[in-house]
Amino acid sequence: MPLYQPIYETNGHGSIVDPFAADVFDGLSKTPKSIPSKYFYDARGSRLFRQIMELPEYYLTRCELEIFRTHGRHIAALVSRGPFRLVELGVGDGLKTDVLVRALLDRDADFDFVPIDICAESVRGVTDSFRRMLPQMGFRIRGIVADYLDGLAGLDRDDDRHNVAMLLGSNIGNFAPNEARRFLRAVRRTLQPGDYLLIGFDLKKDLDIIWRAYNDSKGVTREFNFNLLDRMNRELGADFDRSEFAHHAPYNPAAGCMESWLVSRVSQSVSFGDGESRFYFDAWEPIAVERSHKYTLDDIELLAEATGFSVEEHFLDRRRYFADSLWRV
Ligand code: AVI
Repeated sequence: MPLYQPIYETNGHGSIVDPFAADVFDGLSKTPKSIPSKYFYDARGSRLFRQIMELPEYYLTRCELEIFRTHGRHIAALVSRGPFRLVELGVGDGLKTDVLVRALLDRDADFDFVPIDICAESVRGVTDSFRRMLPQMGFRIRGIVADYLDGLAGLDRDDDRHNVAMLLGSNIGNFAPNEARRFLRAVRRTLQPGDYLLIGFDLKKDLDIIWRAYNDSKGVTREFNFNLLDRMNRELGADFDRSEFAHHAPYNPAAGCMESWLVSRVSQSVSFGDGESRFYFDAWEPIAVERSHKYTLDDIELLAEATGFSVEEHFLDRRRYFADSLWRV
């Protein structure tokens, strides 16, 4: 049984002020302890993730870019029947979108681009860089700062444009399988028959190749994980000592995913704020911080069917490490 009594900060009406604090306190109260991976992405975490995408071991980003360079024109031709809205859920590095946007412009496609992200700086960054790179753009950009589903629900529907939504970079892999189904059904409900979803999946493959992508030789992924401890110290006044934690990232073949754990090397207590909330760790007790699920093409087809989509076509890189799958409502 846990021995702590967390005290939540409230706004005077009894409701919790900071969702990060609420999720951390909730997650550290569970067995095993866990913290949602979305909290990796503060400004420093987002910078570290951009470094991860450039690591030689992290093949995912380069494979997806190869797919867009090889198949971008074909994808552009498939989705651009009449005027449409290109809606990107989560604004990644913009590189793949840039390839697709250029292919669409080459075809004189009539489209608007709507990047949606919870992070205002990311939306601004992508919008500005598109404006700089493509100054004579023949398309409009309207960024939305919101989570994916709220952003989709808020799309302007007073026109005859269809929607082409994109969820790239294996972001779906960070959802547990039941959450992925729930999320994709909710996405489906915001779309109309004939709309598309282009979705990126990291494929199951040689386990060493996957393992190395999350255990890189420069230790950037380890730093990305430890930044979560630093973030709790910075933002929640916690006193985590990173030297007393280890980063452990094994592949779980039964669940088909990489797992990331921060493991307490010693028995210790960590306090938040002025010591109002305290959490106890046994020696070698872990905190689950991320799961990155890998798929087969069969898994992808079952997921599409279970969530109200039909698969139009899978696009793979040369080594068959990654797939972008085009689904239709
Ligand atoms: C954002 N997401 C798809 C990455 C992944 O591969 O799960 C996050 C990441 N975690 C460690 N390395 C990269």
